[in-house]
Amino acid sequence: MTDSTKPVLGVGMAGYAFMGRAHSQAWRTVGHFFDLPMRVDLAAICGRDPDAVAAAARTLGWRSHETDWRRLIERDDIHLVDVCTPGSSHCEIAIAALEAGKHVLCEKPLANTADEAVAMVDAARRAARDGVRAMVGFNYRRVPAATLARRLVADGRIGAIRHVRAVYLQDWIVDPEFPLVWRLRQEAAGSGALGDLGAHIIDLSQYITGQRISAVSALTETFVRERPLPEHTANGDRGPVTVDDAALFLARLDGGAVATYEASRFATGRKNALRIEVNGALGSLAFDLERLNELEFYDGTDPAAEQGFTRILVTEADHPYLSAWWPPGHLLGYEHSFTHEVRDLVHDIAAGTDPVPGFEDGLQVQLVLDAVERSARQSAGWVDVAGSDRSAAVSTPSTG
Ligand code: SOE
Repeated sequence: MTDSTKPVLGVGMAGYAFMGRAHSQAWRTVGHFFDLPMRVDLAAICGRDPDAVAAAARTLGWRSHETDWRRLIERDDIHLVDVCTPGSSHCEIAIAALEAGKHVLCEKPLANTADEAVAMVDAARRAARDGVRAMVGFNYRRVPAATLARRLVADGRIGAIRHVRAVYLQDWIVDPEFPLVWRLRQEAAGSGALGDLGAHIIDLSQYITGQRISAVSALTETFVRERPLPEHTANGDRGPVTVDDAALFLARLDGGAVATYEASRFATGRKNALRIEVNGALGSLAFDLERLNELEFYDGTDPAAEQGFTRILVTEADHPYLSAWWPPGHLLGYEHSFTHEVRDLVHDIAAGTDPVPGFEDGLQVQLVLDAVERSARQSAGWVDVAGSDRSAAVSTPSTG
Protein backbone atom coordinates (compact mmCIF):
# COMPACT_ATOMS: atom_id res chain seq x y z
CA MET A 1 0.00 0.00 0.00
CA THR A 2 1.26 3.50 -0.72
CA ASP A 3 0.87 6.10 1.98
CA SER A 4 -2.02 7.73 0.12
CA THR A 5 -3.97 4.46 0.03
CA LYS A 6 -3.37 3.56 3.69
CA PRO A 7 -6.00 4.29 6.32
CA VAL A 8 -5.08 7.34 8.41
CA LEU A 9 -4.43 7.14 12.14
CA GLY A 10 -4.95 10.65 13.49
CA VAL A 11 -3.06 11.12 16.76
CA GLY A 12 -3.93 13.68 19.43
CA MET A 13 -1.43 14.17 22.24
CA ALA A 14 -2.19 15.49 25.70
CA GLY A 15 0.95 17.02 27.18
CA TYR A 16 4.09 18.49 25.65
CA ALA A 17 6.80 18.22 28.32
CA PHE A 18 9.48 15.49 28.48
CA MET A 19 7.20 12.56 27.61
CA GLY A 20 5.30 14.68 25.08
CA ARG A 21 8.57 15.44 23.32
CA ALA A 22 9.71 11.80 23.41
CA HIS A 23 6.37 10.55 22.07
CA SER A 24 6.24 13.31 19.42
CA GLN A 25 9.65 12.17 18.16
CA ALA A 26 8.29 8.62 17.95
CA TRP A 27 5.08 9.52 16.08
CA ARG A 28 7.07 11.81 13.70
CA THR A 29 9.67 9.14 12.95
CA VAL A 30 7.88 5.80 12.95
CA GLY A 31 6.41 6.00 9.43
CA HIS A 32 9.77 6.96 7.95
CA PHE A 33 11.60 3.89 9.24
CA PHE A 34 8.92 1.22 9.52
CA ASP A 35 6.49 0.04 6.84
CA LEU A 36 3.20 0.64 8.66
CA PRO A 37 -0.32 -0.51 7.71
CA MET A 38 -1.62 2.99 8.51
CA ARG A 39 -0.45 6.53 7.81
CA VAL A 40 0.22 8.38 11.07
CA ASP A 41 -1.09 11.96 11.15
CA LEU A 42 0.18 14.18 13.97
CA ALA A 43 -3.17 15.93 14.13
CA ALA A 44 -3.01 17.95 17.36
CA ILE A 45 -1.10 18.49 20.57
CA CYS A 46 -2.84 19.81 23.67
CA GLY A 47 -1.70 21.88 26.63
CA ARG A 48 -3.23 24.48 28.90
CA ASP A 49 -0.85 27.33 28.07
CA PRO A 50 -1.91 28.68 24.62
CA ASP A 51 1.45 30.20 23.74
CA ALA A 52 3.50 27.25 24.98
CA VAL A 53 1.37 24.62 23.23
CA ALA A 54 1.36 26.63 19.98
CA ALA A 55 5.16 26.71 20.13
CA ALA A 56 5.24 22.97 20.94
CA ALA A 57 3.06 22.23 17.91
CA ARG A 58 5.51 24.08 15.68
CA THR A 59 8.69 22.59 17.12
CA LEU A 60 7.39 19.04 17.62
CA GLY A 61 5.65 18.78 14.22
CA TRP A 62 1.96 18.79 15.08
CA ARG A 63 -0.62 20.02 12.51
CA SER A 64 -2.63 21.94 15.12
CA HIS A 65 -2.96 22.54 18.83
CA GLU A 66 -5.70 22.62 21.46
CA THR A 67 -5.88 23.99 25.02
CA ASP A 68 -8.58 21.58 26.25
CA TRP A 69 -7.98 17.80 26.04
CA ARG A 70 -11.72 17.28 25.50
CA ARG A 71 -11.24 18.79 22.02
CA LEU A 72 -8.93 15.88 21.14
CA ILE A 73 -11.82 13.54 21.91
CA GLU A 74 -14.39 15.60 20.02
CA ARG A 75 -12.37 15.86 16.79
CA ASP A 76 -13.20 13.40 13.99
CA ASP A 77 -9.65 13.58 12.60
CA ILE A 78 -8.27 12.11 15.85
CA HIS A 79 -8.49 8.32 16.29
CA LEU A 80 -5.94 7.85 19.07
CA VAL A 81 -5.22 9.88 22.20
CA ASP A 82 -1.69 9.73 23.59
CA VAL A 83 -1.72 10.64 27.30
CA CYS A 84 1.56 12.30 28.28
CA THR A 85 0.26 14.35 31.21
CA PRO A 86 0.93 14.03 34.95
CA GLY A 87 -0.56 10.88 36.49
CA SER A 88 -3.46 12.74 38.12
CA SER A 89 -5.15 13.17 34.72
CA HIS A 90 -4.42 9.74 33.18
CA CYS A 91 -7.65 8.14 34.38
CA GLU A 92 -10.05 10.89 33.32
CA ILE A 93 -8.51 11.44 29.89
CA ALA A 94 -8.00 7.76 29.03
CA ILE A 95 -11.51 6.69 30.05
CA ALA A 96 -13.14 9.58 28.20
CA ALA A 97 -11.11 8.78 25.08
CA LEU A 98 -11.91 5.05 25.21
CA GLU A 99 -15.61 5.72 25.74
CA ALA A 100 -15.51 8.03 22.70
CA GLY A 101 -14.05 5.18 20.62
CA LYS A 102 -10.50 6.52 20.53
CA HIS A 103 -7.50 4.21 20.94
CA VAL A 104 -5.24 5.19 23.87
CA LEU A 105 -1.54 5.14 24.61
CA CYS A 106 -1.08 6.12 28.27
CA GLU A 107 2.28 6.90 29.87
CA LYS A 108 3.39 5.00 32.95
CA PRO A 109 2.50 4.56 35.67
CA LEU A 110 -1.02 3.88 34.41
CA ALA A 111 -2.64 5.87 37.21
CA ASN A 112 -2.04 7.41 40.62
CA THR A 113 -4.04 4.77 42.50
CA ALA A 114 -5.07 1.14 42.12
CA ASP A 115 -8.74 2.18 42.06
CA GLU A 116 -8.12 4.48 39.10
CA ALA A 117 -6.22 1.70 37.33
CA VAL A 118 -9.13 -0.71 37.86
CA ALA A 119 -11.53 1.80 36.31
CA MET A 120 -9.18 2.22 33.33
CA VAL A 121 -8.96 -1.54 32.81
CA ASP A 122 -12.75 -1.80 32.87
CA ALA A 123 -13.04 0.97 30.28
CA ALA A 124 -10.38 -0.65 28.09
CA ARG A 125 -12.16 -4.02 28.24
CA ARG A 126 -15.46 -2.42 27.22
CA ALA A 127 -13.80 -0.49 24.41
CA ALA A 128 -11.95 -3.58 23.13
CA ARG A 129 -15.30 -5.15 22.28
CA ASP A 130 -15.62 -2.40 19.64
CA GLY A 131 -12.04 -2.82 18.38
CA VAL A 132 -10.65 0.10 20.39
CA ARG A 133 -7.14 -0.59 21.69
CA ALA A 134 -5.20 0.58 24.79
CA MET A 135 -1.49 0.37 25.65
CA VAL A 136 0.51 1.54 28.68
CA GLY A 137 3.91 3.09 27.93
CA PHE A 138 6.49 0.81 29.49
CA ASN A 139 8.85 1.69 26.68
CA TYR A 140 11.97 -0.09 28.03
CA ARG A 141 10.40 -3.44 27.01
CA ARG A 142 11.16 -2.31 23.46
CA VAL A 143 14.88 -1.93 23.90
CA PRO A 144 16.27 -4.86 21.85
CA ALA A 145 18.71 -5.87 24.60
CA ALA A 146 15.79 -6.27 27.03
CA THR A 147 13.99 -8.49 24.53
CA LEU A 148 17.15 -10.58 24.12
CA ALA A 149 17.35 -10.96 27.91
CA ARG A 150 13.74 -12.15 27.99
CA ARG A 151 14.44 -14.63 25.19
CA LEU A 152 17.55 -16.07 26.87
CA VAL A 153 15.58 -16.58 30.10
CA ALA A 154 12.65 -18.17 28.24
CA ASP A 155 15.06 -20.47 26.38
CA GLY A 156 16.42 -21.68 29.74
CA ARG A 157 19.92 -20.35 29.08
CA ILE A 158 20.37 -19.20 32.70
CA GLY A 159 18.26 -21.95 34.27
CA ALA A 160 15.98 -21.50 37.27
CA ILE A 161 16.05 -17.90 38.43
CA ARG A 162 17.33 -17.34 41.96
CA HIS A 163 17.89 -13.58 42.20
CA VAL A 164 16.61 -10.41 40.54
CA ARG A 165 18.46 -7.22 41.42
CA ALA A 166 16.92 -4.03 39.98
CA VAL A 167 17.75 -0.37 40.50
CA TYR A 168 16.61 2.82 38.80
CA LEU A 169 18.75 5.72 40.02
CA GLN A 170 18.61 9.41 39.18
CA ASP A 171 19.88 12.53 40.97
CA TRP A 172 17.99 15.47 39.49
CA ILE A 173 16.56 16.68 42.84
CA VAL A 174 19.60 16.26 45.09
CA ASP A 175 19.77 20.08 45.35
CA PRO A 176 17.35 21.06 48.16
CA GLU A 177 16.63 24.28 46.26
CA PHE A 178 15.23 22.40 43.26
CA PRO A 179 11.63 23.64 43.08
CA LEU A 180 8.52 21.77 44.09
CA VAL A 181 7.51 20.56 40.61
CA TRP A 182 4.47 18.33 39.99
CA ARG A 183 6.53 15.11 40.28
CA LEU A 184 7.11 16.01 43.96
CA ARG A 185 3.45 16.50 44.83
CA GLN A 186 1.29 13.48 45.64
CA GLU A 187 -1.92 15.02 44.28
CA ALA A 188 -0.28 15.29 40.84
CA ALA A 189 2.15 12.35 40.71
CA GLY A 190 0.64 9.82 43.11
CA SER A 191 4.07 8.86 44.42
CA GLY A 192 7.66 9.92 43.86
CA ALA A 193 10.60 7.79 42.76
CA LEU A 194 8.47 4.73 43.47
CA GLY A 195 5.87 5.32 40.75
CA ASP A 196 8.08 7.24 38.36
CA LEU A 197 11.14 4.98 38.41
CA GLY A 198 10.02 1.96 40.42
CA ALA A 199 7.20 1.27 37.96
CA HIS A 200 9.77 0.78 35.20
CA ILE A 201 11.92 -1.75 37.07
CA ILE A 202 8.86 -3.61 38.32
CA ASP A 203 7.53 -3.98 34.79
CA LEU A 204 10.87 -4.60 33.09
CA SER A 205 12.05 -7.21 35.62
CA GLN A 206 8.75 -9.07 35.22
CA TYR A 207 9.01 -8.81 31.43
CA ILE A 208 12.55 -10.24 31.39
CA THR A 209 11.98 -13.01 33.92
CA GLY A 210 8.41 -13.97 33.01
CA GLN A 211 7.71 -13.98 36.75
CA ARG A 212 5.46 -11.60 38.70
CA ILE A 213 6.01 -10.02 42.11
CA SER A 214 3.81 -11.72 44.69
CA ALA A 215 4.93 -10.10 47.98
CA VAL A 216 7.04 -7.11 49.08
CA SER A 217 8.65 -5.63 52.18
CA ALA A 218 9.45 -1.96 51.74
CA LEU A 219 10.74 1.31 53.02
CA THR A 220 10.44 4.75 51.54
CA GLU A 221 12.23 7.96 52.50
CA THR A 222 11.84 11.65 51.79
CA PHE A 223 15.18 13.35 52.41
CA VAL A 224 14.18 16.93 51.58
CA ARG A 225 10.74 17.69 52.97
CA GLU A 226 10.26 21.31 51.83
CA ARG A 227 11.19 23.00 48.58
CA PRO A 228 10.78 26.42 46.93
CA LEU A 229 7.39 26.80 45.20
CA PRO A 230 8.10 27.18 41.47
CA GLU A 231 5.40 29.79 41.13
CA HIS A 232 6.79 31.90 44.03
CA THR A 233 10.50 31.14 44.00
CA ALA A 234 11.31 34.88 43.97
CA ASN A 235 9.71 35.56 47.38
CA GLY A 236 10.99 32.38 48.98
CA ASP A 237 7.70 30.62 49.59
CA ARG A 238 8.25 26.91 50.17
CA GLY A 239 5.91 23.94 50.14
CA PRO A 240 5.91 20.37 51.46
CA VAL A 241 7.24 17.45 49.43
CA THR A 242 4.49 14.85 49.74
CA VAL A 243 6.06 11.92 47.89
CA ASP A 244 9.01 9.60 48.39
CA ASP A 245 12.50 10.56 47.25
CA ALA A 246 13.56 6.93 47.41
CA ALA A 247 11.82 3.56 47.67
CA LEU A 248 13.56 0.28 48.43
CA PHE A 249 11.89 -3.11 48.70
CA LEU A 250 12.48 -6.82 48.91
CA ALA A 251 10.23 -9.02 46.81
CA ARG A 252 9.26 -12.60 46.18
CA LEU A 253 8.40 -13.53 42.58
CA ASP A 254 5.79 -16.15 41.74
CA GLY A 255 8.33 -18.37 40.01
CA GLY A 256 10.45 -18.73 43.14
CA ALA A 257 13.01 -15.97 42.66
CA VAL A 258 13.86 -13.47 45.40
CA ALA A 259 14.48 -9.84 44.46
CA THR A 260 15.68 -6.43 45.58
CA TYR A 261 14.41 -3.18 44.08
CA GLU A 262 15.73 0.37 44.57
CA ALA A 263 14.29 3.53 43.03
CA SER A 264 15.91 6.80 44.01
CA ARG A 265 16.20 10.40 42.85
CA PHE A 266 19.06 10.95 45.34
CA ALA A 267 21.69 8.64 43.86
CA THR A 268 24.15 11.47 43.36
CA GLY A 269 25.99 11.05 40.07
CA ARG A 270 23.53 8.52 38.62
CA LYS A 271 21.59 10.24 35.78
CA ASN A 272 19.31 7.54 34.37
CA ALA A 273 20.84 4.36 35.76
CA LEU A 274 18.36 1.55 35.31
CA ARG A 275 20.14 -1.75 35.91
CA ILE A 276 18.71 -5.22 36.15
CA GLU A 277 20.74 -8.35 36.95
CA VAL A 278 19.16 -11.80 36.90
CA ASN A 279 21.05 -14.70 38.48
CA GLY A 280 20.06 -18.21 37.51
CA ALA A 281 21.22 -21.72 38.32
CA LEU A 282 23.08 -21.93 34.97
CA GLY A 283 24.06 -18.33 34.34
CA SER A 284 23.31 -14.62 34.68
CA LEU A 285 22.20 -11.61 32.67
CA ALA A 286 22.85 -7.92 33.31
CA PHE A 287 21.21 -4.97 31.52
CA ASP A 288 22.24 -1.32 31.98
CA LEU A 289 20.02 1.36 30.38
CA GLU A 290 22.98 3.74 30.18
CA ARG A 291 24.55 1.10 27.88
CA LEU A 292 21.27 0.05 26.30
CA ASN A 293 22.79 -1.51 23.14
CA GLU A 294 24.56 -4.13 25.25
CA LEU A 295 23.62 -7.15 27.32
CA GLU A 296 26.01 -8.96 29.64
CA PHE A 297 25.59 -12.70 29.64
CA TYR A 298 27.36 -15.23 31.89
CA ASP A 299 26.97 -18.79 30.64
CA GLY A 300 27.75 -21.13 33.49
CA THR A 301 27.78 -24.08 31.09
CA ASP A 302 30.89 -22.80 29.32
CA PRO A 303 34.13 -24.67 30.04
CA ALA A 304 35.44 -23.39 33.36
CA ALA A 305 38.55 -21.92 31.72
CA GLU A 306 36.36 -19.85 29.37
CA GLN A 307 33.71 -18.63 31.82
CA GLY A 308 33.06 -14.93 32.28
CA PHE A 309 30.49 -12.23 31.56
CA THR A 310 30.38 -11.64 27.82
CA ARG A 311 29.23 -8.29 26.40
CA ILE A 312 26.72 -8.92 23.65
CA LEU A 313 26.35 -5.95 21.28
CA VAL A 314 22.63 -6.16 20.46
CA THR A 315 22.64 -4.49 17.05
CA GLU A 316 22.35 -7.38 14.59
CA ALA A 317 19.37 -7.32 12.20
CA ASP A 318 17.89 -10.52 13.63
CA HIS A 319 16.93 -8.68 16.85
CA PRO A 320 13.52 -6.96 16.85
CA TYR A 321 13.26 -3.56 15.13
CA LEU A 322 16.97 -3.29 14.25
CA SER A 323 16.66 -4.07 10.54
CA ALA A 324 14.70 -0.82 10.21
CA TRP A 325 17.58 1.30 11.50
CA TRP A 326 21.31 1.08 10.97
CA PRO A 327 23.94 -1.57 10.16
CA PRO A 328 25.32 -3.55 13.12
CA GLY A 329 27.30 -1.52 15.62
CA HIS A 330 25.71 1.85 14.80
CA LEU A 331 23.67 1.87 18.02
CA LEU A 332 20.22 2.99 19.12
CA GLY A 333 19.22 5.47 21.81
CA TYR A 334 16.59 6.15 24.46
CA GLU A 335 14.20 7.65 21.91
CA HIS A 336 14.11 4.52 19.72
CA SER A 337 12.24 2.61 22.43
CA PHE A 338 9.30 5.01 22.01
CA THR A 339 9.35 4.63 18.22
CA HIS A 340 9.25 0.84 18.64
CA GLU A 341 6.36 1.24 21.09
CA VAL A 342 4.19 3.23 18.67
CA ARG A 343 5.22 0.99 15.75
CA ASP A 344 3.79 -2.03 17.60
CA LEU A 345 0.68 -0.09 18.65
CA VAL A 346 -0.11 0.89 15.05
CA HIS A 347 0.26 -2.74 13.94
CA ASP A 348 -2.02 -3.91 16.77
CA ILE A 349 -4.68 -1.35 15.85
CA ALA A 350 -4.56 -2.37 12.18
CA ALA A 351 -4.59 -6.10 13.01
CA GLY A 352 -7.30 -5.82 15.68
CA THR A 353 -5.06 -7.32 18.36
CA ASP A 354 -4.61 -6.20 21.95
CA PRO A 355 -1.38 -4.23 22.51
CA VAL A 356 1.16 -5.46 25.07
CA PRO A 357 1.60 -4.11 27.68
CA GLY A 358 -2.10 -3.41 28.03
CA PHE A 359 -3.95 -1.68 30.83
CA GLU A 360 -4.14 -5.00 32.73
CA ASP A 361 -0.33 -4.99 32.86
CA GLY A 362 -0.45 -1.38 34.05
CA LEU A 363 -2.90 -2.37 36.79
CA GLN A 364 -0.65 -5.21 37.94
CA VAL A 365 2.26 -2.79 38.32
CA GLN A 366 -0.06 -0.37 40.14
CA LEU A 367 -0.97 -3.15 42.61
CA VAL A 368 2.73 -3.71 43.31
CA LEU A 369 3.23 0.04 43.85
CA ASP A 370 0.24 0.02 46.19
CA ALA A 371 1.65 -2.94 48.14
CA VAL A 372 5.02 -1.21 48.46
CA GLU A 373 3.39 1.93 49.87
CA ARG A 374 1.29 -0.09 52.31
CA SER A 375 4.34 -2.05 53.44
CA ALA A 376 6.38 1.13 53.87
CA ARG A 377 3.72 2.62 56.14
CA GLN A 378 4.15 -0.32 58.53
CA SER A 379 7.24 -0.58 60.71
CA ALA A 380 6.86 -4.35 61.00
CA GLY A 381 9.97 -6.29 60.19
CA TRP A 382 12.45 -3.75 61.54
CA VAL A 383 14.70 -5.16 64.27
CA ASP A 384 16.68 -2.67 66.31
CA VAL A 385 20.36 -3.37 66.52
CA ALA A 386 21.36 -3.65 70.17
CA GLY A 387 22.92 -0.40 71.31
CA SER A 388 21.99 1.63 68.23
CA ASP A 389 19.75 4.72 68.41
CA ARG A 390 17.14 3.81 65.76
CA SER A 391 14.97 6.85 66.49
CA ALA A 392 17.54 9.04 64.71
CA ALA A 393 17.66 6.86 61.59
CA VAL A 394 14.13 5.83 60.65
CA SER A 395 11.77 8.73 59.87
CA THR A 396 8.09 8.28 59.06
CA PRO A 397 7.67 7.90 55.28
CA SER A 398 5.61 10.62 53.71
CA THR A 399 3.94 8.73 50.88
CA GLY A 400 0.52 9.57 52.24
C1 SOE B 1 11.86 10.61 35.28
O1 SOE B 1 12.75 11.69 35.23
C2 SOE B 1 11.72 10.03 33.88
O2 SOE B 1 11.38 11.05 32.99
C3 SOE B 1 10.60 9.01 33.87
O3 SOE B 1 9.35 9.63 34.14
C4 SOE B 1 10.54 8.33 32.52
O4 SOE B 1 9.53 7.32 32.51
C5 SOE B 1 11.90 7.70 32.23
O5 SOE B 1 11.87 7.09 30.95
C6 SOE B 1 12.99 8.76 32.27
O6 SOE B 1 12.97 9.43 33.54
